[in-house]
Amino acid sequence: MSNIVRPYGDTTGDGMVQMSFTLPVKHDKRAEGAAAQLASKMGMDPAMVVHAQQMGDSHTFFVVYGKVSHLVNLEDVNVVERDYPLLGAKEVNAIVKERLGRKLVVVGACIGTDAHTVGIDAILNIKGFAGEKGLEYYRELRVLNLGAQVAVPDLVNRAVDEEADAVLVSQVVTQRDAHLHNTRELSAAFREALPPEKRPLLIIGGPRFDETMADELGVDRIFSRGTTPADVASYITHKLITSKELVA
Ligand code: B12
Repeated sequence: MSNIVRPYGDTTGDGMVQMSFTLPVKHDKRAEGAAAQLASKMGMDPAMVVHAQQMGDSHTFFVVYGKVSHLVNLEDVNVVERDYPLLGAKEVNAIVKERLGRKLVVVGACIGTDAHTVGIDAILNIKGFAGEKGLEYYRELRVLNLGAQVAVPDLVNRAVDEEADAVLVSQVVTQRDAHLHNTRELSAAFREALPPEKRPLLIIGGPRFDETMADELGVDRIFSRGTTPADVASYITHKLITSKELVA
């Protein structure tokens, strides 16, 4: 099979794509023309406005459908793939109990002004996500979910007090790159507060993160859309225990 792929619309490889955006103009013929021209400048040819809806007094939302000539070589795609075994709760519990010899402490929060707690709750709450139980269900994990809008200094203090092994932070709002600024603030604060050997594993998650940016943001791992609790529990177990061959 070829490694070169093009978008699929009506027929294989026809290059048809759909995109949406908003322009700061009222909805009229000229606005639709502007949307088509923008799409055309982005390489869509032909570009058809298939939906336009005025939003408030002075903005219009567009959906444009059209053909692009670009293609992607799958060999040149750079993503973070799971590089650790996926474990069930029983396996994680057994490894933590036998090899760490104490409960593994996880502290979680949403930082900054972010009040979107559904993501961190999906990973931590016992009810879990996508048919999997959250980390609170894991008997050998001690989980503290600090909730929304936690200030970074408060999170650092709590993580130090609780002797956290892993700190899990969710950032959903990306306006003005808030998620990136907050993550950098977080990693800098932990670097300042603790020497490297005492620093907890820093795990960031949210739907609009680029998972390849972990090093750049100073964290250990980034998890994006569709992450499940087992992905995270398995990563923590691997990184803190099995890959280090800890002896109890
Ligand atoms: C529900 C919701 C709200 C609720 C939040 C309730 C709550 N308790 O969380 C309320 C109504 C409060 C809200 C408020 C706002 N919201 Co809102 N909200 C949403 C909405 C509809 C769904 C988010 C959600 O719950 N997703 C479900 C969870 C399960 O998915 P997830 O967060 O992606 O989490 C998964 C992964 O990302 C990952 N993950 C996430 N976090 C973590 C953390 C770790 C450690 C790990 C390992 C993994 C992980 O694992 C999870 C499971 O797979 C989104 C739009 C959307 N459809 O996504 C907008 C959205 C996020 N909101 C948005 C906005 C703008 C706001 C407001 C600013 C609106 C306003 N003007 O007031 C406020 C901000 C409030 C604040 N201070 O943060 C924008 C953000 C745009 C941007 N560029 O940042 C969105 C995208 C809507 C939009 N299209 O405009 N919102």
